Amino acid sequence: MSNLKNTQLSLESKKRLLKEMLFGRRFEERCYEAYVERKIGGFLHLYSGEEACAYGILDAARPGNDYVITSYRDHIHAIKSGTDPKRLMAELYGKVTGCCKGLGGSMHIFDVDKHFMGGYALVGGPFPLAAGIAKGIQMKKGEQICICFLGDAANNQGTFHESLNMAKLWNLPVLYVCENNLYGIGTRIDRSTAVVDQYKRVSGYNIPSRQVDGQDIEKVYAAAVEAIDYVRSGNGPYFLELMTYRYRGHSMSDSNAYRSKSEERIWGKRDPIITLRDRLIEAGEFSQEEYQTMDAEILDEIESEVIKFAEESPEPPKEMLAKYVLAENDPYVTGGRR
Ligand SMILES: Cc1ncc(C[n+]2csc(CCOP(=O)(O)OP(=O)(O)O)c2C)c(N)n1
Ligand SMILES: [Mg+2]
Repeated sequence: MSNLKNTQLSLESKKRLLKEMLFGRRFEERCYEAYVERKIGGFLHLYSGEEACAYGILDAARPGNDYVITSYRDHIHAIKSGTDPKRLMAELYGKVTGCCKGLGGSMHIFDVDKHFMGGYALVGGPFPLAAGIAKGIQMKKGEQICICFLGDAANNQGTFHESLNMAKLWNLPVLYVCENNLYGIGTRIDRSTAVVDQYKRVSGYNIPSRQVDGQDIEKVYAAAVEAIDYVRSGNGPYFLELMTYRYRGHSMSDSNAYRSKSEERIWGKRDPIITLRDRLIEAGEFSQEEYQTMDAEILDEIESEVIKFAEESPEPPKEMLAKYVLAENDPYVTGGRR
């Protein structure tokens, strides 16, 4: 039965989401600095510019109850699912207090208590995992849905087509969200993909789909409310394509030399945080001073709580190194038996 929520965000929710998106942006900017300082190692893929996608979709869902899965660009999805930013930063620092005990790192964030199912380095890997999670929900007659976020380039993997076919065949409760930032590393989508409009590709599987402006959180939220209602009501899968842009390179090792300055300028003007802020200011509901205070509070929280926690946490002990290599040591596999 449909329980459609209001597709319009209240003023209070807009202000809250502005704060959440700004927190996500500042959190990742601090990750950038910590990486340059060599406090964070391994790979680091930032979501800067794409915040309206994860925050808009998950605000319409039931974070912590619905299941969420994504790729290596995963920090913000984890935070919005309920992962404590302190434990997330500690994970990036490789500390034992991290949400994966410091053994996973940026590409492998996982928080089973919050139903955040990763964090995967394999492009296209989460498509079938999401279908499997959704099959599990269906078999248990659960009210949750699974939300699978993936990039535009992932759709050229075989797993995309295999998973969509099974998802529709079994009418699984899964929402696929394509974060179309126009690039797969340094390759622009029209150089790798025959059909650039990703929402059109799923019509071959008879899955309803829609393309939405991913820089406007109000539009993302409205589309998400309808899509989630469709999936939760037992109608089967749905596919949303969010048009977005990442403001930094693909990862920290990317010099970002393949995009023109004019393209970057155009998308820079469509910053999801600035767009929402200015809309609120123009409506007389918010002021530049309030924004500056909000920003200062966020920066202070990140420094005095998040970074402090990560810095002061201990490294994992050496004995832990091999502990989680074999499934037989994993309590989730053994049901608590060691
Ligand atoms: C199976 C597999 N093939 C190739 C790679 C290398 N790789 C890492 S990211 C990436 C591009 C993915 O782009 P997209 O899906 O658009 O996501 P975005 O990084 O833009 O968010 C590729 C090819 C990989 N990680 N896994
Ligand atoms: Mg991409």
